Amino acid sequence: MTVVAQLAEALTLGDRRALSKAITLVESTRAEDRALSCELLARLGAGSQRSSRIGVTGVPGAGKSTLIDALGLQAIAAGRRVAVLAIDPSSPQSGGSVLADKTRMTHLSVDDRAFVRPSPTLGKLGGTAPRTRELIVLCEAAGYDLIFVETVGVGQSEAQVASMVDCLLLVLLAGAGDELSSMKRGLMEVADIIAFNKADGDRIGLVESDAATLRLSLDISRPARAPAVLLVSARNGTGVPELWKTLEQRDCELEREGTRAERRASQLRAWFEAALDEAWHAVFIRRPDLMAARARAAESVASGAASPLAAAQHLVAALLPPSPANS
Ligand SMILES: Nc1nc2c(ncn2[C@@H]2O[C@H](COP(=O)(O)OP(=O)(O)OP(=O)(O)O)[C@@H](O)[C@H]2O)c(=O)[nH]1
Ligand SMILES: [Mg+2]
Repeated sequence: MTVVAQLAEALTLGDRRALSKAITLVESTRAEDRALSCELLARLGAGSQRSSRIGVTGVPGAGKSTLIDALGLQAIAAGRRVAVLAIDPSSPQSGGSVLADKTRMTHLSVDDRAFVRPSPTLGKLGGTAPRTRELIVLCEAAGYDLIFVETVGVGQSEAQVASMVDCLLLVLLAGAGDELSSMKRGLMEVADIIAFNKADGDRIGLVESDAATLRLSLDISRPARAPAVLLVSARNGTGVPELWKTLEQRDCELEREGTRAERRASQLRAWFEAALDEAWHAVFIRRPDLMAARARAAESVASGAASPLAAAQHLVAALLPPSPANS
């Protein structure tokens, strides 16, 4: 049996060390590891159709990790096996350190029915695409049937997470009016469930009024299917069972309406597009002559000698064999 076959077998038996090893392999940027991880993923398939993939997004410090910990406990009590992954490695605030994740997920990180993959620290990935999709497949192959994907809701990452999950939970804080309005409209459009966190102490009144305002505006902007807006305190657990129930209901709806299969198909499409971009990028990285041609093209664009579009097309045309139609 090859090393990869052994790893795949141990992983599908639920061996946590094999899962960690597989994750390290998949995250490695070395070319030989990439080949092995391709082989591993080919053996494991595209993940489980019976799992639930839930994205959790929101501004840094909204309480996403604390909330995942609380929801994860509910899920475990309901017989689920929970894995937690993170995209966008490091929020500038916390540095996204391993320590921060472990201390915010105090329950899940010590429970053997859960698997918490701490976020890599800033820069570790060296600018490569995050491997979250691959990691989801690995976790599902290892028997985890509820995958939380945490991402900081600033910039690109929430669009990325939306293309990887079946359901997107947006975690908001009250009193962040400006933040909310500046938050991309798109995010409000794609959120399936919205939770106002930190509804505790003397903040409750503020949270209630912000939630009411948001419900009204969602009834207008998304009349057909306004997402549920719930109040929770991840810290003391208030509202968490209700939120878990809402997530479960949403999951049942996906199944009933056949939407999960559709979502999975579009997740695979997005994965393919990302893989194609990466493969294309790798063509350049492997060929110093192409990198040099690319650098020259960039210079001629910068100096105004060539237009960006023409230079890009010229470079790509030089790579491809002439098309039979034109020859
Ligand atoms: N009062 C109160 N504080 C909370 C609650 N949930 C989280 N916190 C606190 O808010 C801070 C941030 O919590 P995290 O769970 O790390 O937030 P996060 O959104 O995962 O943060 P990043 O991953 O850094 O973006 C921590 O100090 C938590 O203890 C809550 O329900 N109420
Ligand atoms: Mg966090």
